[in-house]
Amino acid sequence: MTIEIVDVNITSPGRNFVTLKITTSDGIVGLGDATLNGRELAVASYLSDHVASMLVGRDEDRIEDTWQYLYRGPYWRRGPVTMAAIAAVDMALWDIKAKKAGMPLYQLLGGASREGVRVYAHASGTDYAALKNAITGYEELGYTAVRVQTGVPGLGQIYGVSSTGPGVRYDYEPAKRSGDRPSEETWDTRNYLNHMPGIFSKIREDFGTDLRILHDGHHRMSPIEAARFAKDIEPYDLFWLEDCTPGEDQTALRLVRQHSTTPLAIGEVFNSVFDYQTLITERLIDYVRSAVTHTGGITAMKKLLDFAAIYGIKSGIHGPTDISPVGMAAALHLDLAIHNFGIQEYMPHNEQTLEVFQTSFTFDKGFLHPGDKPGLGVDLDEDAAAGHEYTKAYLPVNRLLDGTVHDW
Ligand code: GCO
Ligand code: MG
Repeated sequence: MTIEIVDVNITSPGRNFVTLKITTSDGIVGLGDATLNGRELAVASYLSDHVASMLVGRDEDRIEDTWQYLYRGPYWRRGPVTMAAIAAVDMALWDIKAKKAGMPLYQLLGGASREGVRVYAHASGTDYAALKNAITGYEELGYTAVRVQTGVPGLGQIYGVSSTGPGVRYDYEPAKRSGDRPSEETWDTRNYLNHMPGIFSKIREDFGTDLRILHDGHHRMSPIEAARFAKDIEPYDLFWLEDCTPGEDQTALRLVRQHSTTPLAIGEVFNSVFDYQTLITERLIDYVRSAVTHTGGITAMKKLLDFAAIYGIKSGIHGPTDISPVGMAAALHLDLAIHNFGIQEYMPHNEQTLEVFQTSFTFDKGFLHPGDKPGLGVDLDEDAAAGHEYTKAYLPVNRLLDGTVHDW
């Protein structure tokens, strides 16, 4: 059989998603997530203007060959747009292959290595009282791990903090539908470094030692600031400190490692195994944060995580709401199958999104399972999708208090 139709679906049920739909000559449909937050149309164009015609007529079973054809073929390599496009093709082909086999994808990846996938929730609050309320709510829902982000005195709206006030449901969407320009936020690393250790101390006092606590630095510290911070927060035993320094500077983490045993996670902005070469071989990280959607799909992620496994490094696959339910399903199948699973990020999608994408994954007491439908287990309702027109959205730009542009 061969690939017959390649469609790119763009929908916006509260936020934008780009989905690749591949149909084979015998009518089997595979879906792939191609969503790149704030730059959605670039990936959609890459797929429909450059990739779709290359796929028609190819054997849908040749997944590795197609991956290499799309990666090496165009000469220009890597980058988030290219790799999200390749990821979408790769996911769709695995979806098709698993449907043909009549198995959930995780069976083709070696079968389940565990009963369920431990997930972490996003707890946030503008102050500690609101954050505490959110953590309590997630514990009541059965979560055993939470990422905690909170407001910093002297700063307004900052990354990761829901501005709608305390609540269990994390409704923070960083990409704003703000017209033709991004919104702007402010930042001050000194205020942050002075404030955060006290927050972790209160969390440990109020919630005890069992709770897994995660935190995202979102690329904002210099190497020496990150080293000091990681050292200061050691007594609070974080599960991980994420993106403490800008991701592209791999050797920055040498300095952090020299000073601290706080576990480190990085990689959500990476798009290939080469971004991790130094980090993995020098054991500078503990968790790989790549998204299946942004790192070339299941084929590439499996290789990356196997490489990490040799160095005792585990997975922590990226899973905010800008990863569509298709990308999330792909992550869950991998999580269930690989041996070096660490944890999975989980930010539930809103109801409109789950009407457009019908998923088979289930949540029980802090664990997700991808379900046992053949393939990825996600269907796209194209009529529902058509009811949500694409709306331009940008991630915010960050500035220091004196106006200097800083990492967001
Ligand atoms: C995370 C991430 C996200 C990103 C978002 C950008 O750890 O989940 O940092 O919140 O900011 O994916 O599009
Ligand atoms: Mg992050």
